[in-house]
Parts: sequence; C-alpha cells; structure tokens
Amino acid sequence: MTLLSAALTSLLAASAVQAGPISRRAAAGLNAAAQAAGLEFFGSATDNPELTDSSYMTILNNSDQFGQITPGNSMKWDTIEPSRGTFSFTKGDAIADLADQNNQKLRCHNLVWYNQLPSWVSSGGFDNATLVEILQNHITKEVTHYKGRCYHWDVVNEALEDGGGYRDNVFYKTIGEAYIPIAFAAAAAADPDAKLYYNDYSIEWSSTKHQDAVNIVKLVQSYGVKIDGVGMQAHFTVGQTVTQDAMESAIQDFADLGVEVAITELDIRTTTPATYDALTQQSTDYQTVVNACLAKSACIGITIWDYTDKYSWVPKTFSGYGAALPWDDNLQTKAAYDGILSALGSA
Ligand code: 9MR
Repeated sequence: MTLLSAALTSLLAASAVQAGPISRRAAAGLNAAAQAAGLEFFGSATDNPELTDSSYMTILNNSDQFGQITPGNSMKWDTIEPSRGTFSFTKGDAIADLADQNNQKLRCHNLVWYNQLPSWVSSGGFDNATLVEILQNHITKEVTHYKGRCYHWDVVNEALEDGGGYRDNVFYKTIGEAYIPIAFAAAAAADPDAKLYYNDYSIEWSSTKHQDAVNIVKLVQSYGVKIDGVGMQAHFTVGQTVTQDAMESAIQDFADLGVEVAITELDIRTTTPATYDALTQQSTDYQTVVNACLAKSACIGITIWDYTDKYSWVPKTFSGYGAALPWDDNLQTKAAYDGILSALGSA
C-alpha cells in the first residue's frame, strides 16, 4: 500500500467511525425507530458508576434513543443481599428512579445466577430445604421491593453450561432442576404483573444449549408456573454473528411454546484497534440481529449491553477485544448505529 492510499484508508476509517447518522433518522433515535417498526422498545444496560458522567447521561436519558434501561449489576444478589437477611436496594433504586424520571421501561436483572452470588450462599453448605427458603426469601423480598416497577424480571440467568446441560451451581447441586420453577413461582407471587424471563447466551441458534433452554421453558410450564419470555443475550463477535435465518428459527422455537423473546444484552465485539472493515462488518452484523427480531412477532425488543465502548464489559473480559457497541469511546456514533437505524427504518 502506498503512503497516500494508507493515509486515505485511515482518513476514510476515521470519518466512518465519526460520521453521524443520516439526519432524518438522527432525529428519530433507536427507540423511536424501534417503536415505529413495531417493537416495544430499544434499550440499553447502564451501571451506577456511569451515572455521574454528564455527557453519557445526556444520551442515556433520551427516551427517543432508549425506551428501556437495564441495571448491569445493581440488582444482582451480591449487591442486594450481601449477607443473609441484609438487603441493600440503594444502587438498584438509583437505576429504577432514573427509568421513572426518563419515562423508560425497566428490565430488572437478575434474581438467580451462579455469578455475583455472595459466598454465604454459594459456600454456605445449606441443605435442600434451607436453600429453597433462602432462594424464595431473596426473590420475594427483592421482587416485592420493586413491585410495579419492573417491566421484565430476568428470574433465572445462565442456568446452562456453555455446551449445554445444567450448570453445576449451588442451586442445581442442592435443589436439582426444581430450583428453576421454584424461582419463577416466587417471582410470580411477588409481582404478578412483571413479565418473567429466563435469560442466557448461545441460545440464539439451534445449538444443544438452545434446545436445553427450550426444555427449561417446558420445565417451568410443566409445574404450572408462569414464564413469559426468554432473553437471548446475543454477545456476538464480528464476522461470526448468527445468520438471520438461524436466529429467526431459534426465536420461533420459543414462540411455539407461547413465550416471547427479547434480545437482552446485544454487543458485537472485534479485535482492537478496530479496522474500518471490521466496523463495516459489525454494522452488517447488528442489522442481521435487528432484522431477525423484526421478522418474528414474538421478538418484542432489543437491549444493548450499555451503549458506548467507554463502558463496555468486553475489554475487561476478552483481552484484545472491544469496540462492541454502536457508540465509540468518545460517545460518537459508529457505522453500527447507522446500520441499526437503517434496519429499523426499513421495517
Ligand atoms: O456487565 C456486567 C459486568 O459489569 C460485570 O463485571 C459482569 C460480572 O460477571 O457481569 C456483566 O453482565 C453480565 C450479565 O449480568 C449476564 N450476562 C453476561 C454479562 C456480561 O458478562
């Protein structure tokens, strides 16, 4: 490559990264476009430390961009009940209050998960009856505290191993698979109006794990317990994102059981620094996911796992990867933003 063409390529890449959306659609925003396309919301995860970043908040607070927010951490067990019987709702309340102020829906996340679970639960050595009581008490207290405020609750999160089969967590080891319907029943009793979800990753195509998630929905239903939806987290990698057909058919498998589907934690990571080609492919990949959701009436909304690379979990977890979100580190929209808007706009 000559010096001139190298310079031109990097100039093009820079302008593509910084280019804002097409002006008519810029006014609409992702949530406005999603609702116009028939979805219930386009949302973003957020987290308490970010709430002091005023530039970040200006975009998050805009309900034309985000019609729903999800607390990334502050409603998890370790924050809410760090020691047995001691509940701390301050951080979760801050996100719930923000949703109220902005007239945004709230996806409450999550009640039962092997991770961010305090050791008093995971290593407590409780017998079956005691752990059932602890599980029910945690869920009842937390769901009651947020009663009427959570549009959705992720009741059980990531109960399956990466390759499928139940994750061998303390709940499964002590209670068996019945911990899942027990959890849904407790949540339903505490807030009958919240939509109750099972949430997991790698269930967006027809994998063994996907089939096991289908079986979890059937299991809860077999107990006569309410389950309303399945969250497909959709943590993808540029160029390896699921095909639209595969995702549509995975959504349909859940729809066939009478439950809805939401895309709950969408991000599409790439190696960093991201190249122009990767960001272009990323835009295509985002459109694939949006198009799959739009094509299936059971798919009711899309949430990105925070909206800016500045606050993404990806670089902290996958070394050498990042740039996964539609806004860059400087809160500028990327090609992915235009792609999502374009997919929503052409629905
Ligand atoms: O975004 C969350 C990050 O800040 C935490 O460090 C991490 C801890 O495991 O959890 C992240 O959120 C996860 C979500 O709760 C469940 N699905 C995977 C998400 C990314 O790890």
